[in-house]
Amino acid sequence: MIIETIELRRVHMPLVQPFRTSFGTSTEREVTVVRVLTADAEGWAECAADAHPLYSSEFLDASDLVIRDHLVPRLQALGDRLSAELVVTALEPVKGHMMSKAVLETAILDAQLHTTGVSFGSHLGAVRDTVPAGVSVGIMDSIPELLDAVAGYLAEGYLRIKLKIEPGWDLEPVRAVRERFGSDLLLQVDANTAYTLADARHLARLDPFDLLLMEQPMKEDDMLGHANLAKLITTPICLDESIKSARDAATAIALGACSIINVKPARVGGYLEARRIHDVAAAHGVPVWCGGMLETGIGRAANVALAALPNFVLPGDTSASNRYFAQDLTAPFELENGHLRVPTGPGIGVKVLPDVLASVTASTDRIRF
Ligand code: OSB
Ligand code: MG
Repeated sequence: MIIETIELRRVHMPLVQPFRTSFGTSTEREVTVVRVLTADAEGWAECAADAHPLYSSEFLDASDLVIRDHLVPRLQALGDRLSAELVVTALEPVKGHMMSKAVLETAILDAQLHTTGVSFGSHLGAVRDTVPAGVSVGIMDSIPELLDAVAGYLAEGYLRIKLKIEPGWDLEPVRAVRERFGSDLLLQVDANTAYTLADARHLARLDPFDLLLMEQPMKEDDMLGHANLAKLITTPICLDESIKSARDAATAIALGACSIINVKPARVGGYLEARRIHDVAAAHGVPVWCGGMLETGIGRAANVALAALPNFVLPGDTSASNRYFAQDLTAPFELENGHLRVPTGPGIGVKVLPDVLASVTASTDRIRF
């Protein structure tokens, strides 16, 4: 495949309400949208890095620079041998920067699949037409505010609720949501690394609430700590930040650091590595689900395709567009009985709305290939 141009667009997407986690509060999603142009196709993807390095060490300004100065030259060196399958190997010498690598692989894969008319779902091995949708609910100022938010999401049809937690906002919100919505509600929590092993007895107090899982309670490099915590609580541990590759997944499973994995393609360098994690987990009988990074319709389309693979057995953070944005960059993803439909068109299967994109674009950088 011969690329002519790669465009990097910095886009500002206002969120419909602030999203608070243990690491910060966002009122907008700032994102780099990447467009790859070949002679006969174009490919789109978005970089999941945030404006600030708080979820991971990656952040948007650094990502743009790494893409331009360190990653694109290595792809250019491949000449006409370039294909999505070779991106990981070509970029291997550059340490880390998984989100920057992921956006390039994804845009190139999208262009490639457009050329052959194959959808992301078919290419990755999707076995479902629709995927069950969960929703990630941020930390709120009060319990009544949280209960109103959860009630609203359940009325819309969401099939699973994830509560963001941190020290001081954990037992009370979980108890309140269980009491109000009952024991049948699929409920889980995400701490984004806010606890330590010294909190084990406190976290064990969540055990009676029959949570589906507790996501990333401790630091991302603390595999052993998670393995120890798993022996002290009955809630299954799910890892997010800790899993950056299929090798990490194998290590975490072998150590007993998690019994469920949140798969985010951006965090692991792309959809091909994400599928390897799916496969490693499936081989060990470990269920996975598809996480999210407040994606626009561009990233969401590919995530929904991934979530249709067989071992994605828990509802993902694959919510409808209106959970995040008043106006998405594509036709909105909407809930149908609590599910999102897997796009079937070529590539990611959704079209970017040019006028909307132009209206939220702050700057555009064109790299001649
Ligand atoms: O930890 O899963 C996370 C959003 C941004 C960064 C990290 C996380 C999240 C979410 C929301 O929980 C996922 C989504 O709805 O896209
Ligand atoms: Mg998480």
